[in-house]
Amino acid sequence: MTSLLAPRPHPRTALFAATLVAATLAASPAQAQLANCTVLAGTNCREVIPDGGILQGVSFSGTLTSTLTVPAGTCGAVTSLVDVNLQVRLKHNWVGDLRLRLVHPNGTTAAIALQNPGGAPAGISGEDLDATFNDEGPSLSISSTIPTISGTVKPVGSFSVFDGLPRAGTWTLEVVDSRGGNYGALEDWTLELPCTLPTVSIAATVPNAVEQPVTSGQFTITRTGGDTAVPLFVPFTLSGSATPGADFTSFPLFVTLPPGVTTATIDVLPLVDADFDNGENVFVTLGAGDYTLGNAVAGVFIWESPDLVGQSERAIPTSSSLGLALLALVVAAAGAGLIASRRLLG
Ligand SMILES: [Ca+2]
Ligand SMILES: [Ca+2]
Ligand SMILES: [Ca+2]
Ligand SMILES: [Ca+2]
Repeated sequence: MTSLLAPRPHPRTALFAATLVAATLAASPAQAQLANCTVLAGTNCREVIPDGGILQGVSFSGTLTSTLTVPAGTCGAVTSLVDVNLQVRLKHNWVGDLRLRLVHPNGTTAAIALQNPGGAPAGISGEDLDATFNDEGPSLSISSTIPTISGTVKPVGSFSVFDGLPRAGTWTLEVVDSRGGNYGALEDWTLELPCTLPTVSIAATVPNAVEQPVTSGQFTITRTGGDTAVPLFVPFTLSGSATPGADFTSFPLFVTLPPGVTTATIDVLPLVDADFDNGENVFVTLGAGDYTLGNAVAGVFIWESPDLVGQSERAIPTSSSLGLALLALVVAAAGAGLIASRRLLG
């Protein structure tokens, strides 16, 4: 992490620009790898982002604007936005130089997706970005690998400002490089504009996992209805008596359903430990997202062995419960003796 805050300038030289542009232009056509419900034709995709700098003591920024036209009628009778997510892929050897801003076709409604990550003045020195900005995504995290920003991330400014506005028209992405010396290119970008939102539910499709021999449990997350042509990010939280990384193998706290895919599974792989914690449990609770919540909670139970499946922990004798039972016996015996002696005395 801290290595990302290295002092400028970045070791990459002007040679980088030439090789980057050559590689960029030789690659497959823009957006060929991006699928969504509205296949958009953009301008200035695969284009160098002008570098910022200082001229006669005055700082200036370089700005690349790229547009995408969303045709009318792509969602039938639905003409208003119910959700906006932004996918961007760019090469840049100092991502901290960058600001990304998405502008609605009305020209006045806009939201900042990324604002000089790492803060002023130098920002983070990590390279490249391949991410989807989604209000429901996790806060921005920086990786020491390339791309330094990836996956689904929350934009700086909420994209909910677009909700209810017309879908169709020419959208603009502004890519601003505010500092001189490091530079890059916009590879491609697209918008996820679902026509309608689905319902998302979770179920424990294999509710019983076993520690020995190891048998996984399984959750299944399903979307029904809505626009399945767009990817769907579903975050969730964990609870229950089982500990991730100790009682079962940890997994990311989200799934992303690719376009056209309606289900995702999460395996609960038990880890063998010396504890007799039979019947420990893992509950998954779905978080809010670009959907209506159906069944939001499900649980998987982890058992010591197949023959113990379904037995509660209390039904199994343990050293501590055995000790308590003996103590109860002693107390009962002592009580009985007391009553007996009183009777004798009486
Ligand atoms: Ca969203
Ligand atoms: Ca720069
Ligand atoms: Ca355990
Ligand atoms: Ca165990």
